[in-house]
Amino acid sequence: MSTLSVIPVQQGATPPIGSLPATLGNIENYIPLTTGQYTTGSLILMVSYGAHFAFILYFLMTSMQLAPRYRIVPILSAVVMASAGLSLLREFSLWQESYAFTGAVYQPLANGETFTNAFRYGNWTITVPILLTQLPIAFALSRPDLHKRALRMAIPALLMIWTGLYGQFGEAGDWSRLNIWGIISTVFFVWLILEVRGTISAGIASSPAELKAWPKNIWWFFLATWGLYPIAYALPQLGLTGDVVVVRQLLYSIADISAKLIYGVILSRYVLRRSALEGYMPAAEALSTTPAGAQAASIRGD
Ligand code: RET
Repeated sequence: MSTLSVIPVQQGATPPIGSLPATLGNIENYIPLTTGQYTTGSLILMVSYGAHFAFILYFLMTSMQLAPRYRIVPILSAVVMASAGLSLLREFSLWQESYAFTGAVYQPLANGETFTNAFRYGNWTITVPILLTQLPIAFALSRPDLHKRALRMAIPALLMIWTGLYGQFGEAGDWSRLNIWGIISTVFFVWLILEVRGTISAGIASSPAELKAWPKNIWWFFLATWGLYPIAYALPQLGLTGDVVVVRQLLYSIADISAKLIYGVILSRYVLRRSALEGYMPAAEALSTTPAGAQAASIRGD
């Protein structure tokens, strides 16, 4: 049993922020949860890692329908799914290890274990550069341009993640650390957005006329989904309650499933269409909705 003090249960009450020992990292370690909140948190994390693991199969199988130059796009999505799935599985088991049921509530620190969201940030170090590199590959940019853009996106992305990782340890206790490092991280995010915009513009230019709407839509999708992460980062300032704890896990999960899984599906469908338009018959067959169309594609012998 830990000797660290935990806030007494008082549903809806916000503990005074200055009174917290700023040593426990994330707010999860200060707030007892009702059975409903605890189970919802478990469920959100479980659905997230389950979805990521399941889509490894989807991405590996769809890669077979693509022209060879695009196959790496869903394969990279499968790598992201495996990496994020493992990280989310760890968050899930940590969630279960951190709380103990006391007969009335789920008490944090009860097993001498602290919960942390910091593992997520560690995982982004791997997944984010991969997600960004998928863009210039899907847009079939020339190899030197691809390498240059991947690097120019990865640098602000990593600086954004690591400054955010440092800042998020300040969410319990004094919020100046959370906010100062949050702002520094946001500066890198703005730099990253500009680099991504450059890659999207190159993608619009390189896309066949039929597909020019795709990079434009991917741009808005990118802004909407990546924009959820800073909201989750800042959320503890709304109040130290069980609801905030659960809503934050929900926000992270919506962001994760959108920015990695749905994003990967969109990119795979884009490169499938591109493969077909570039004359790769298995892709044309996969897209064909009529038996005759599929047959015509087969007759071509691919
Ligand atoms: C932080 C800190 C606060 C300010 C900003 C942040 C942005 C984080 C983002 C994360 C994206 C993560 C993805 C992960 C996929 O595996 C670091 C929360 C701006 C945009 C896409």
